[in-house]
Parts: sequence; structure tokens; C-alpha cells
Amino acid sequence: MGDEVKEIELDCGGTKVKVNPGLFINGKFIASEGGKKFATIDPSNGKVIAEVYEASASDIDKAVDAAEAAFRGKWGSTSANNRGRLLQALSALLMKNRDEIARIEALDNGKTFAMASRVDIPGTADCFNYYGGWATKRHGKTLDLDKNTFAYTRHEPIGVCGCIIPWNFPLLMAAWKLGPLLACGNTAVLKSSEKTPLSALYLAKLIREAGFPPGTVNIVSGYGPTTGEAISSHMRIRKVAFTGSARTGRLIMKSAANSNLKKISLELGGKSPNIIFDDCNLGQALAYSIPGLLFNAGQVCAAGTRLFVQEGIYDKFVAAFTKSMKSMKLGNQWGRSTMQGPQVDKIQFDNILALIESGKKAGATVAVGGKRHGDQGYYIEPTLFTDVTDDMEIVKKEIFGPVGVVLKFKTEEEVIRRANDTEYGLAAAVFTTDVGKAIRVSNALEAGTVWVNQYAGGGIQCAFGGYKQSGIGRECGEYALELYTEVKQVIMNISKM
Ligand code: TXE
Repeated sequence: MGDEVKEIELDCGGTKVKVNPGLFINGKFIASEGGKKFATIDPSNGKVIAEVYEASASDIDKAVDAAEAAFRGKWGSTSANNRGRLLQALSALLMKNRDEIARIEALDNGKTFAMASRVDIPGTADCFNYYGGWATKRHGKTLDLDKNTFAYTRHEPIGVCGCIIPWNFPLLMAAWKLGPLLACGNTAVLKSSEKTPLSALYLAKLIREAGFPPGTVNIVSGYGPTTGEAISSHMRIRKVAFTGSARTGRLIMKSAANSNLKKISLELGGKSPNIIFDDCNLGQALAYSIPGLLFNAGQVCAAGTRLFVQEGIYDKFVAAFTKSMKSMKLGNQWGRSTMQGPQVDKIQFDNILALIESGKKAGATVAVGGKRHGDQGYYIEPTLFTDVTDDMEIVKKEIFGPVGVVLKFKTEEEVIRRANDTEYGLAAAVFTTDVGKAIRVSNALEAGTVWVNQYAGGGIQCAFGGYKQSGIGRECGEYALELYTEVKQVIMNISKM
């Protein structure tokens, strides 16, 4: 399969970190067919960080060959105990290399090093550790039918699974897919986002070091319409797990349908309501709602971007909220006191600014922010719109940046109706000190996650996914195992003939 390509050295905020730009196929980092490469940029200054190899459709064939061979061979005959051990070894390696991998994640994505180190890397390690535990706990059932017949079910792996991941939490999104699929005994071909290919390549190095048999996990870099499409339409990939936009989710569903009807799971966008009632604890509501909107520069699918605030507390809440937003310190990945980094790339930056302009044109008031920050890199001021109406584009569309809208409401019934008036259904939150109201509203909201008196949070053991156009299936927790399992029933006749 050709010689391994050489590692390159990256300058990550003054610290040198090595990563291999090759395609990780069958346990080796190789060049793409024809040697095609693409560049990834540092969003804090727009400069090229490095070039990585770009997988073509024939490279995906090679990756699938390797994944199939591992599935039928060494990985397929690895015991559940050993699968668990390997996942836990990978978790330990992530923590051992936490500093280096957090630096790469920060450099490529633009998030702060402090956050990558505190959130992304431990979260990724926790995920592999958790699913390592599940490897030995996936059981079928025995079903009694009558005196002479019974059935048993086997929870079998599906085979080669494709994973297509986004750029907002590159490592974490890789782990949310690889953790459960490996625990269940599948093999993988994973494509990172073209915006952030580097941390997945570092992860590949750790996967090899942990001792997974070659071909068990194959990791490639590339663009969506080419590399991604080659995965979603591949005839020997039996499942594809995707996180990204609803638009791309549709394309993946179509390709799956038009090829081999592969199983799909989709985690798509959101426009999540954050409901603040008059009787909330104001300090608590503010403490969670600010990061609920601005965490990761607003590049979070579950971000609380539609703030519904009850009329009695509205003025006080908006005044305090805008004051906090103004105090956000923007800066590059490496500043110790930086709270918000740049948006991931120029495409996202331009889209967000265009949506901000659409809000201004529609007559909404910019309570804070509303423009680019500085004159280099892709920074956007934390922005809040007031005087908005439910039909405005900024209220309907996912902006995926540090931009929120505030909507005033009077009654519980009204806010439930307006909060649910969206094609999305990923997350929601309710702030109130009335426990009955908290439960009534949570039950009525059409969302896969509802937080009460907090925004965001929950562990790897919780189920994550969306209602309506926010997705299909649930990632994390025990629920994710179902995405990577075929259930076989064996019906036994034990009668004497
Ligand atoms: O997403 P894409 P983009 C939303 C968010 C954001 C918007 C656009 O609103 O502003 O999507 O971001 C691969 N076949 N989210 O353009 O295109 C692509 O290469 C197969 C929400 O980055 O969905 C990448 O690996 N694959 C979100 C992945 O899909 C294709 C996270 C995501 O890219 C493909 C990210 C194709 N035809 C963005 N086209 C969340 N839910 O967290 C693209 N891809």
C-alpha cells in the first residue's frame, strides 16, 4: 500500500507538535492517490497551518477494504474484554497526551487552548472510557415461546461504519461515533471536516499506539461532496453516522437510499429556546444563559439562541445579559484570559455577518455587538438582538455564531407554542423555581434535551439527539449502542420428533 508519509511539525502557540498529514488506512499513514492535498488554516489570522492529503473515492475503497478485512479478521475475533481494554487504553493515551492534542485542536479550530484542554480532551477520553465499559455489557435476550421452542437474540455488529464529522468539536464528535461502534465490534472509516483535519490525525496515531488491529479504524481527510459522498454512497459501508448541517444530512440520506440503503444516524442543527420565567433565580439564569449562547464562539448545535424572557423580568434580564456580553474578552487561542476565539473559517464568518445584516435590515435592534471584531482573523462580537418578531430570519435560522435573539412573552401556554414553532428540536431550557411549571413545560417542549435551571451539561451517559429536523437517532449513553447493532433472533425447536 505504499510507504508511510512523514510527520510534520506544527507550531502550536510556541510549542511544537508533530502530526502525520497522511490518510490513516490499515494502520499506516499513506499518501492519497495522485498525491492530492489541501490546506487547513488558522482562523485567528487566516494563515495556512499545513497541508494534508485528500482522500479520493478510490482511497475510500482502500479504507473500506482494510475495514472489511479487520472486521472479518483480527478485530472480529477480538474478545469483548479486549475491545474494552483497547478503548480504555486509548482513553488513557488521550489524557497522557492532553496538552499536545489540545494544542492541535485549538490551533485548527480557533477555540482556546484552555477550553480544549479542559473540555474537549477529557470529554473525548471519558467517551472512550465509558464505551470501553460497555464492550462486555451488550447482551441479547432469551425469549420463551412454548414448551419446545424458544428464541434467543444476538446483538451483532453491523460491519463497516462510515462516520462523517464536523469541525466544532472535532475530537469529541469522532469519539461519540467511534466509542460505541467499536464497543459493539464494528470497524470504521471516518472523515474529519475539511475545516479541522488535524486532531483526527493525531487521534489516529494514538489508536495505533493503543494497539487496535490495523484497519479497525481508518481516518481520512477530505471535502464533503467528494470524500464524504464516497462514504455515504459506498456499497460496502452498511451504516453512516453524521453530524453537521440539515442540508448535508439530506444529501447523505439520499446517497444512502440511492446506494445500498445503509442505516443512518443524523445529528443536525438547532435553534434552541431558552425560557426564562419571572420566578427564576436571576443570577442562576444569567450564569447559564451566557455560556449557553456563547460557548465555543456560539458554534454549538444545542446553543440557546432564542431567549424567551417573561415580561416581568425582561428589562432586568436584558440589561444584565448585555452587560455580561460586553465584557467577553475576544482573542486568539493562546491568551490565558481569552473567553472567545475566532469563528472557524471565512465561510462561517461571512455567513454569520450576513445573518446579522439580515436582522438589522428586518428592523431588529442590536442591543450589543453586531459586527466583526478587529481586522484580522475571523472574530465576531457577541451579538444580541431585541425587538425581534418570530418570523424574522434571525429567529428562524441556525446562525452558528455568537448571536442570540430575545423574545418577550406573557404566559406559559404562549411560550410553549412559540418555542415549539420551529423545524428544529434539539434542545431547550427552562428557568423557574416552580417545580410543577418546570415539569409541565419540559414535557411540552419538542426537544431531545431539556435542561431545568441550567443550560448545557450532562454526561456521556445521557442520550443526545433531536426531534423533527434536528436529527435521527440518539448518540451517547446506552442508546448509542443501538445505532451500531443488528439484532438477530435465533428460534430453536428442541422437541423430539
Ligand atoms: O456543515 P456540513 P458546514 C451547521 C451550522 C453551520 C452549517 C454549515 O449551522 O453553520 O452547518 O457548516 C461533510 N456528503 N452545523 O458547512 O456541510 C463535511 O465535509 C457527505 C451544525 O461545515 O454539514 C463535514 O465533514 N458529507 C453542526 C460535515 O459534512 C458531506 C456542526 C459537516 O459539514 C457533504 C457543523 C456531502 N455532500 C455545522 N457535504 C452540528 N449539528 O453540530 C459536506 N459534508
